[in-house]
Formats: sequence, C-alpha cells, structure tokens
Amino acid sequence: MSTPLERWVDESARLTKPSKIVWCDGSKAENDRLADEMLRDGTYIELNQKTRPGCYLHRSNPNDVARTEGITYICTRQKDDAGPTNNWMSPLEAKEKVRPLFDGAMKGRTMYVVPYILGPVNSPFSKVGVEITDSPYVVASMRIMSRMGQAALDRLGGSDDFVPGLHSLGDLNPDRRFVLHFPEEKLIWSVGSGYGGNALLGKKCFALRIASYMAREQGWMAEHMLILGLEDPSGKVTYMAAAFPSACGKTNLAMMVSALENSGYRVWTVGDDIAWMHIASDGSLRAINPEAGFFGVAPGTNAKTNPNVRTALQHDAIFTNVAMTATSREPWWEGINGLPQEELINWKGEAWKPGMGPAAHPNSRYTVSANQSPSISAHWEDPEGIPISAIIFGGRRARVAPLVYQSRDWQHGVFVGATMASETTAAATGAVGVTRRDPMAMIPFCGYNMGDYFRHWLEMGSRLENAPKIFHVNWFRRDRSGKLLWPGYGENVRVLKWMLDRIEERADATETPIGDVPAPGSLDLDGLAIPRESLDELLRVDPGDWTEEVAATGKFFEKFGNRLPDEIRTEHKALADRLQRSSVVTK
Ligand code: SAT
Ligand code: MN
Repeated sequence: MSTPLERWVDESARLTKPSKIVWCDGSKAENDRLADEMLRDGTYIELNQKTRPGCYLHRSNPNDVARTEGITYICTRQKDDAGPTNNWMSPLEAKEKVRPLFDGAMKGRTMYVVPYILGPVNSPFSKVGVEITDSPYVVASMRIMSRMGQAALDRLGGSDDFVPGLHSLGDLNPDRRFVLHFPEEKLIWSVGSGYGGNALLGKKCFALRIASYMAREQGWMAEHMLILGLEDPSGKVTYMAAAFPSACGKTNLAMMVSALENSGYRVWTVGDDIAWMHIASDGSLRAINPEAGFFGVAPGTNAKTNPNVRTALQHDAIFTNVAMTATSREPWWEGINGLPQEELINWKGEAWKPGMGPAAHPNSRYTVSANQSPSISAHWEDPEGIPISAIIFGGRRARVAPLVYQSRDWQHGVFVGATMASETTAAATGAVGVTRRDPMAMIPFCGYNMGDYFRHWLEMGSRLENAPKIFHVNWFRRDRSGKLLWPGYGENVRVLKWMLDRIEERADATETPIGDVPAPGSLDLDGLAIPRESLDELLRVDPGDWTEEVAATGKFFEKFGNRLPDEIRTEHKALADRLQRSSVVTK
C-alpha cells in the first residue's frame, strides 16, 4: 500500500520525468554530497574554507534575483476570494496553463523530495510540507530554513496532512515563470525561478500564503513578523512581534545588539520573518517561528548594523548574489565595511570596476541557521510558543509617520496595520522607492481577500482576553534635506523600551489624532546625542500630511467594497474627525 506522499511523488515524477529521484533525509552527509556536486557543476562557488568553513556562494540567473509578484497567483474558485490585491486565475485555468511547463521539465535531472516541518519539531502548532524540486540549491537552503528530512517523515507517517509544493527551475525564462497557490486544496506549484521566496516553497508560499488561509479557517494567525524578546534589568523577558515589509530591517531588529545593554536591556531573537500565532488557554497570544534560519539581505550588513549575524556567518552559510574578493575568496557587499582591500568579482561573476554599479546585487542574501546567532533566545523552540505582549507595525517612510505611536485599542490597532504603507525595496522586482500601501506587510503574502483578513484580525482580538498592545514605528523619517532623523539599529531598543514601559504602565504618552506618542522625557535618550529639533520632528504629527494620508487610505479601502469590515470604516471616519478637530484647534 502506498502512502499519499508516495502517490503524489509518483504522479509528479510521471509529469516531470526526472532521471533519478532522491528522498532527502536532511543529514550532514547528504548535505556534503550535494555541496560537492554543486561545486563541480558551478551551482556553488567555494568561499574561503579556512576562514569560513562550509560557506558557499551561489549566483542565480541575472533575470532571477527577487520575488516576482506579477506572476504570483492565488487560485481560488471564486475571484473575489483572492481579493483585489492578489493576481487570480481559476484553479482549472492555472493548471491547464502551467502543467505543460512541468511536462518533462526534469528530464536528465534529479528530482529531490524534500520533507520539512515548519515550526519546532515537537510543537503541536507546527506543520509538515513536502517540496519536490530539481534544484540542489533549494534543497540545501531548505535544510537551513526549516527542519528538513527524516524528522518530517517521522512526523508525517502515512498521513495526508502535508502541504505539497512542486517546484522546477524549468528553463528560467521569465515568460514561463509562475508561482501558483491553490489555498482551497493546500497546494503550491512554482516553475521557472530558482530564487528565494519564489523557490523555497516553505517560506512565503506555505508559511504565509497557504498558512494565512489555513489560519483563518482554523482560528489562528500567520503573519509576516519577526519575534524578539526584550530583557529588562530584572531579567524578565517581554516578547514582541513586528511586521515590516521585505528589506525594511526585520532581521537587524530581531538580532539587535542593544545600545542600552549597560543598563540591562538586551534583545533575544525568536524569529526574523514569520510568526504563527494562536490563542492559548489563558487567553494570551502565543507565537512560534515556523522557520529555522534567516534569509537576510546582505548589503548594509556590518559590525554596526548587525554584529550578531556577522558571527553567525562565519561558518555553514550560503551567500546568494553577493560579490567575492578575488584572492581571499571572502564574501563582499556594499556597506560591509568600507572599500574592498583587493579586486572584486561582482555578483554576475565579472571582474568588478567602480562605475559598473553595485558589486553585490541590492537583494543579495545570506542563508544561515538561526541557532548560529549569539542572540538566539533560549525559548525559540518552546513547543507552546512564547507569549506576545506587543505587536509592532512599521514601514519605510520619509515623511508622515512619526518614530513611534501607540494605538488606542485593538480595533484601532488593526486599522493602523491596515493603513500601513512603505517605500518599495529591491526585495521584489519593479521600481524601488515608490510608496505603496502594504497592510500588515502582507500585501504580497495574504492568501485570500484582504477585506476578510482584516475581519479575521478583528475577530482574533475579540477572542483575546489579554490582547497585545499595538504600536507603529518608522525608523526612516527624513528632514527637509533628506537626512535620516533617527540613528536606528542598536538605538531602536530605546523605542522598544518605551513600549515595554507603556505595557507596564510606567511611561507617559501624549495623545494625538493618530494615537499616542511618547510624552516629553518618556523616551530614554541617555547617552544619545540627538538634537531637540530632530526629536520634535520625529514625533510630529502633521495635520496636512495626515489629511492626505486619510484620503489615500480611503481610496485604498474602496477596492474592498463590501468585504471591508464596518469597524475599519468607523475607525477611518473617527481619524478624519479627530484630525479635523485638531486642525481647528491649532488654527
Ligand atoms: O525572497 S523572499 O520572499 O524569501 C525574501 C523577502 O522578500 O522577504
Ligand atoms: Mn519577508
């Protein structure tokens, strides 16, 4: 008798026609074997094994360097169930269109069967996925990013309780590239890309798009959030989850070395990208990190911005599309630490000269196990998850949003999340630096209609006896000359400390129309030289800017028609009214 997994593997092999099938066990021996093969065929380029044992460089096809949202689809039977913010095809049409691209796609190649667990091996909240892929780079990456191999097969047994994901590099032609999600049958198909979120199907495809759909069905949440613990001088740790769009500093915040370490405030990492959260029996919100590694943006990473990851990257890490020093074979990227001391080979494998553009691709990445970071929390694999006391939303905005504000309550907090916006980055293809609305940083990752997603958030709040406080931050506000006003990185702990003090009811706040900002003196600025005017500007709520913002969010919400919850409409109107009253007072 064959198992559901064996039947799906057979079926996929009949379609893709590989010359060989390998079931991955996740062992070191298997990983070493794959690394040797990849070194031989050029998929891996060896980095300096003396200074960085087990570290390799991978160069993806230059047309395949970021998530491609334009060819990413949510395939529900009804278009309206995918909603206005997702690309949609009917499941039938999508399969008809894309099946031919899988037909014979693995001829002459090896098909790897990659079973994996999302979440701690022994957590009741973890889930099993199986990716079929013809990319050994994907196999090696999945081994770092998830609990891959035998443990997953053991957990699955003969059950059909797994999310299948079929992946083939195809011919890497962008015209024949598709990332398809079938949330109703919990299935993923991806063809034509070998890059990150397009190809590591456990990451955005399962842990966010499919999982967000499952989470709504089952009453939990799958969110694009880092998870960190803030330790206070008494040793007590308070956990916070934060949603920022891709390449807006989630990894650096989660792994931060605190500027207030001497006064006893430390940050511990639980996760850097995705949080699965459920309501525990005591009515609190608890989170697990479904992932086991970090897939972080390399450029800008240095001793100041993320010292912990520098330590983590000393061994057993994969670097994708970074540059390399020509003689010592060290990975290199813009913002690593000044100018290179020797010749560079750029991310395309060419001898690099100034004027050729960046040597590392702006979306170049490192892939490394979470437990290689000195900042990893002792509780990061707790099967029941850790309790979340604060939810933080944030974006990259040169204007409008102050450094930090607190929402009035859960419903207002959901509205704050729903009105998030951020300037686009190199993490996805398309223009960089354009402000786009990105509710809860989930615009590219919500597996269903976002109007229903907002409703789900509201419903979760009504079931929480001990709901986390909700905040919004913006590390990226600039002055008139375009200079960043806030130093960021390790100094961000000051903002986290203010949140902790708000949770513990120790810090004062000033009420504004958009929410509560730190009262004068309540933000700990000890040892930080920041001009008074900068601080005023950082916390300023400009009625003109915010009136425009209200108009922009109103227009965005119109897209959802009657799927938009009334509560969001009510909050929108209430904000408009508060702004109007405040501008009357200031006049
Ligand atoms: O390419 S990924 O989706 O894995 C990274 C990101 O965009 O956040
Ligand atoms: Mn992400």
